[in-house]
Amino acid sequence: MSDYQILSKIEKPEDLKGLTHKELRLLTKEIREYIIEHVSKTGGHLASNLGIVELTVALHRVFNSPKDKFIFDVGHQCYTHKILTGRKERFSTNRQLNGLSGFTRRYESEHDFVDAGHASTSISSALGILLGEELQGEFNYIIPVIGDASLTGGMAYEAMNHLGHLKKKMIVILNDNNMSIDSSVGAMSSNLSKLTTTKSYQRFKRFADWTMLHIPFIGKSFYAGVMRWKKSVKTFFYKSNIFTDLGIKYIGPIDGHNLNELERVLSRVKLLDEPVLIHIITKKGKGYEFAEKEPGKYHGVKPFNPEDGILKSGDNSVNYTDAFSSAINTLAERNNKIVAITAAMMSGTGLTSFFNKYPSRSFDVGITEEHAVTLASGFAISGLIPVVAIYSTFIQRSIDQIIHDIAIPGLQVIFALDRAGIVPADGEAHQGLFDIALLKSVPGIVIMAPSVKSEMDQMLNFAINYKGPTVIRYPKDSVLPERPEFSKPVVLGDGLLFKERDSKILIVTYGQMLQEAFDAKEILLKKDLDVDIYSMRFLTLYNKMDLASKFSQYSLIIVVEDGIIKGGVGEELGLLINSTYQLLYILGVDNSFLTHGTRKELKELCHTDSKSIAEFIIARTEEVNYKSMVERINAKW
Ligand SMILES: Cc1ncc(C[n+]2csc(CCOP(=O)(O)OP(=O)(O)O)c2C)c(N)n1
Repeated sequence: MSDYQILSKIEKPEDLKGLTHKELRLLTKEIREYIIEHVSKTGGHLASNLGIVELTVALHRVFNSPKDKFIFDVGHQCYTHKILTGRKERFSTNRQLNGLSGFTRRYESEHDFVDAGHASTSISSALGILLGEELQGEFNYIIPVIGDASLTGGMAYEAMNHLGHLKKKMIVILNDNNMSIDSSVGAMSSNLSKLTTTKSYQRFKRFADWTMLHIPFIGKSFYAGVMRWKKSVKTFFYKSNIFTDLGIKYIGPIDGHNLNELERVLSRVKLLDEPVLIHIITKKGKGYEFAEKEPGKYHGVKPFNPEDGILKSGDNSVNYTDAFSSAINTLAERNNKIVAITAAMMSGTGLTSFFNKYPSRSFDVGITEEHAVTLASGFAISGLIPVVAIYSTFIQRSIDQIIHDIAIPGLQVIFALDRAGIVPADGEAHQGLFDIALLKSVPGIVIMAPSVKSEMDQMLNFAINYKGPTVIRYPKDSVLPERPEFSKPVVLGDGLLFKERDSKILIVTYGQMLQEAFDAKEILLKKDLDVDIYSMRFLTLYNKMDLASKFSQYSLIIVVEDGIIKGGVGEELGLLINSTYQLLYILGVDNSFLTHGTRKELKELCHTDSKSIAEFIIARTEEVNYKSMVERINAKW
């Protein structure tokens, strides 16, 4: 910390207030270096954070947090805010188990007001806080900070529509870097850039600049006066835009890396008594050449070498995203009815090569998961086969669209749910724990979980031939090594039994968790305990009687979930296995939200890792009533 001349002295936002311009310039440089130093070790969101340093400093200088409240949309760009609000020393623990969250978290600081993670919510939360405080006789500045891509989400418009109608005094900051994770998409994005590049304004600007430079002896104050006039002329050119049409005053565009300018504008806007949107232009990755050149690559990074920007190679094994990517490309070659839809997660969901190969069959709809799903229903009605690739956590947004627009009419839409189950590093808001519980109860939806690459191929092929809605859900993890059993054809409702000897204990699981079951078996074998293993493949029970009879020989059944226990596979199995001589236990995420950490650490926390599974089985077999059950079941056989 001693290397950071100014930053080392900043413990709280008030410490910023007495700094000189020179010190502030050095501070913003040091914050960037500090972020790069730490994110290069922990991984995390880099480019968005480098782009918002000046804005965050300006907000903390002009306003008084925590009385005034900054609501960072998504919250992935809150690193400077955390560093300036007493969390600098703990920044090295960012995204690690028991460390700082990579997003704003209410439990972490009085300066964080929302538990963020999903996009487009900031204006709604801010308006609620504003109205709530007002009803209680208070006024503080509530300032949502929303990115241009997050502004593609419908909720942002619902909130602005409400704000414009109420005419409340609120400052919305639009942080426009013209990037989502990949390129920003949609008409809104091109309209925003038009606000900065209207030809008539550019012509006027050139004329004004030329005039300024060619009038001799102009004094500084005269020049400043003309600059102010120029700004109001600019507003004149943009008299009407989507924000003003919604009843929100538009100010901008402002250079988001010019701290003086930002402070000047914020201090003035503070005095206005109406809703205002300040449009600031920033550069994603600002100050780190590699991130400036490739902001998409450096949006969310694993550890890297800060000198050359080269990302540290993790393990090179094939993961489920790669497996999905290869499966959809192969099938799309043979079947030109397949179209792919992403909601701003093209690279994350492994669709980049599909988009490159089949541009006319590829649709990035922006951060609009609800629209993505209903759009897919339209494709299905038209006779095409839409594949919607979405992270499990973000499908939560679209439950109504899935039920109303897809499941009720029974349309053939395929959901590829990436990041399902326990998700590393990003914490509560990004865990994929709820998709099974949310979707299993919807009539007619078939949910599958592949363990190996060949199963991914088979399941996608199954979905393409199945005339109804299907879900393939898989985690951020490596696919399992192939075994001969996996080549068994995927048939609706059938699972896979891994059995060597006659055991009275069965582990039931699915997807990647099968590896934990295989490893638990190895541990148990060393203790002379054998287990059979059943991979569900399909997460809704179809041939119930058949399954009940298959499982009837087991006295102890352990179901291992990659998700929340409530509403999961285990509970449905529990209703089936309710005879007096069989015990069924479920391991999984037990009625809680799950923090950040590696997938391995989080599995250990939930007791779904191989060692915990084995220990759990040993403990149960040592229980007296289990022994008597075994005796009873043996007597029955
Ligand atoms: C509902 C939802 N869908 C997808 C995401 C994944 N996501 C995280 S950040 C991001 C891009 C945000 O871009 P922008 O709002 O412009 O902010 P920037 O990172 O460019 O500063 C996306 C798509 C999300 N957080 N929430």
